[in-house]
Amino acid sequence: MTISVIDSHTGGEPTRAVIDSELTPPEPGALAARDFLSREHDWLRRALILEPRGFEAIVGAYLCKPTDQTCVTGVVFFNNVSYLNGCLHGTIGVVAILAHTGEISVGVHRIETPSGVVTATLAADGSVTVNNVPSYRFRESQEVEVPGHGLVTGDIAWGGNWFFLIQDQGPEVCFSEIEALTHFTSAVGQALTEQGITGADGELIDHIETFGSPNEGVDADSQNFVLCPGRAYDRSPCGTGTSAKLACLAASGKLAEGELWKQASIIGTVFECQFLNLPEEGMITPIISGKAHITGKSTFVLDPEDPFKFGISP
Ligand code: PYC
Repeated sequence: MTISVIDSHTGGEPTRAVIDSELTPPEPGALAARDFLSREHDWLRRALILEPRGFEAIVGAYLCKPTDQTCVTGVVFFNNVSYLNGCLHGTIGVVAILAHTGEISVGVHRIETPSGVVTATLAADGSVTVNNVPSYRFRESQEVEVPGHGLVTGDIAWGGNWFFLIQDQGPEVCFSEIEALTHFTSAVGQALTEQGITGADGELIDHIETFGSPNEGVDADSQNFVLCPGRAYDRSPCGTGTSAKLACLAASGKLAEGELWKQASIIGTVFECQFLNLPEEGMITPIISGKAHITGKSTFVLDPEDPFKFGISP
């Protein structure tokens, strides 16, 4: 069997989009495709993201037929351990890939994801602006006792995934502290789960973000470190994580509707952002801009004799 992909990166974070895989979900829709992959064909995720073909930071994007006919495509995002609800660096990557293959051109495109429809505007310079799903702060100043780190306080917010957002606690947010930041945020995530602290409806908080001042030479309002499920850190500022941040800034009155927010990632790449208020109290539409670059096109071979054809996993 062969699988064809196009790779890109958005602010350093890779996206691997499946363009031909011999798999067709029985029904249209991103949710149906996610069920189909996770229940019956999880081998595709493992084969593309795990070593020897992948590594932990790659987010996979399986393009599928949308249920909403106004959408140009549906997409299911997945990583080294599971499936994501939404992914904005990945959405920006998918738009760049569809532009590269000639399927779309400059303009506005709707994309169906398992967390809802997002609207992506492709500009002539290749930058992409995504209007994300409605986002909100669920809890302010939630305390969690983290073994080895003491009491940590953060906000819980939805930005297309569930996030715990920590400001100025733990290791300094800078590239040289990546190991320590990974240990810290991973310990926070574990403590949240063990102490039953969740998003709405008991949903797992599977992304942990810590924020600090921008490092020297980084032109931004804030710099973050985002730990994704699977223990990989986001090389980009994380679009869904930045959406959660905007929801918190909006809720606390620290950023006004339409005001620019520049969010830097741990490697210093920047998303330019703003938000629109929605009629429902506390709900916003985050608007996130970034750019993806195509890095490769591959046809992977799954040799039946290869003991690692579906990736290396325990
Ligand atoms: O950009 O939303 C994002 C994202 C989620 C996980 C990795 N990147």
